[in-house]
Amino acid sequence: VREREIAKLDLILDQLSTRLNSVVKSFPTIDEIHPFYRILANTIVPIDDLKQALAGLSSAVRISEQIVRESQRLLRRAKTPAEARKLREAAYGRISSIVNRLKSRLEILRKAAKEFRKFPSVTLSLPVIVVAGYPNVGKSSLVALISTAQPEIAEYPFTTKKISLGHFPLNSTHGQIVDIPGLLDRPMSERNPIEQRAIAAIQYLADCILFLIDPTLMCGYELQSQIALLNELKEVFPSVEIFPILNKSDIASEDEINRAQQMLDLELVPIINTLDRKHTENQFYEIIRSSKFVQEKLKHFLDQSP
Ligand SMILES: Nc1nc2c(ncn2[C@@H]2O[C@H](COP(=O)(O)OP(=O)(O)OP(=O)(O)O)[C@@H](O)[C@H]2O)c(=O)[nH]1
Ligand SMILES: [Mg+2]
Repeated sequence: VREREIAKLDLILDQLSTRLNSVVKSFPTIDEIHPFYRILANTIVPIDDLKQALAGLSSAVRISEQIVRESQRLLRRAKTPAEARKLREAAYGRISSIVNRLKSRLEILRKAAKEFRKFPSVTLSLPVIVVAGYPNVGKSSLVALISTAQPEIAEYPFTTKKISLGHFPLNSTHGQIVDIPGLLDRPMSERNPIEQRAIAAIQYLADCILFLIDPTLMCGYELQSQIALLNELKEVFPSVEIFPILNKSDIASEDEINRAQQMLDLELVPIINTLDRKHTENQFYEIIRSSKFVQEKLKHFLDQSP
């Protein structure tokens, strides 16, 4: 009887630690996560809560192990079958109350894992182009036209809520283009979680930014506001290359285009519309070729490849 009760405790400990450890191992080590994913994660679950939840699981395994070892020690000295059974039952009781207390932690981890799975998977050694701008200016349309991504497109603002990533052919390999939610011109401290993720993509992923501007009023926002956002991004990310592009040339009047060019104070602004694939692709690749950081990363990648 003694041997049987000892074995039962080994079994329960084995099952418990296998399951809880596999949950812990399914998460990356929080301190080693790339800052982009850390910020994304933090908009879902505060990083400290995540760390605590994982630490709670590990410590539940440790405590259960202690309970089992201690009970087994007492069990070896049990005089009667009834005493042995009682010791084993007492250990079960203590372990199950520890497991019950993990409920809220497991709930946090379940929710986090579900959302984390939706994060885009970025190859950091290959060039990343981020498409930014006000809502409704045509960012998702451009990303859909250029790449394999299929972001949602609609004629109303704030359609895009999550970051999506597509690939496009680039020399003998591929580049990545990232669609982010539209940004308004407002202080960083006032940005909501959706915008925070968009900013994280710019800050940590972008080798260059294509900044789309709608010179018509179709997007619903003034040109001044759009250009103010462009200037803010330049100020906040001085080391990132930003290429302004005028979109919707199919419906923009000559006046609207001239006005935008004047306000941008640039000699040559690429002008595209996402209905004209050939022209837009040509403009896109011309920009990519002129981007110093994209070309550097591409060269480095190709030099490393066998
Ligand atoms: N006429 C015209 N319409 C365009 C062009 N590009 C995009 N649109 C339209 O503009 C609307 C908004 O396009 P989206 O691609 O969803 O814009 P977005 O910038 O991703 O918008 P958010 O996700 O809300 O930030 C849609 O109705 C598109 O069909 C263009 O070049 N010409
Ligand atoms: Mg969009």
